[in-house]
Amino acid sequence: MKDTAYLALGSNLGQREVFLAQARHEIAQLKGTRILGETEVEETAPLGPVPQGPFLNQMIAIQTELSPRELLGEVQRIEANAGRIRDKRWGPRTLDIDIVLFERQSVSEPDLTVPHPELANRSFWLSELATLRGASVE
Ligand code: PH2
Ligand code: MG
Ligand code: MG
Repeated sequence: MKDTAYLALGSNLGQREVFLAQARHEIAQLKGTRILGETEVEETAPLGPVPQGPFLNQMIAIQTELSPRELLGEVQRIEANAGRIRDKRWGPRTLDIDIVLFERQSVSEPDLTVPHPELANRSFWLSELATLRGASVE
């Protein structure tokens, strides 16, 4: 099923802009997938319990024929290509790609929840989403 999905990109280690650009490039190459829109890249203070450096964050909208599960596999591969080491939960990372939302599909499984459970708690995600959907942001 072709659907629109929203992906949150983040980096707070190393060449942050380069990791985001590489992620956009690789996402655009995925089977049956094209990028519909991108927000500006924003620097944000780290959220959560781990002291760490500031993030660059950005959200992109894609149209994709991949299922949420297939897309998760692909974004994890792209994270690994960026040298992502999965150690500390919420810790610093070269590249994080989170599936925030699919317009027409939801998933509730131990390792994949769509919409993303943090969506309501992240004001920058909400405003990026509104920007991509063309709504006005107050
Ligand atoms: N991601 C985290 C933890 N903290 N803080 C900001 N500002 N941006 C993030 O993307 C982020 C975070 C875990 O994924
Ligand atoms: Mg994340
Ligand atoms: Mg993640």
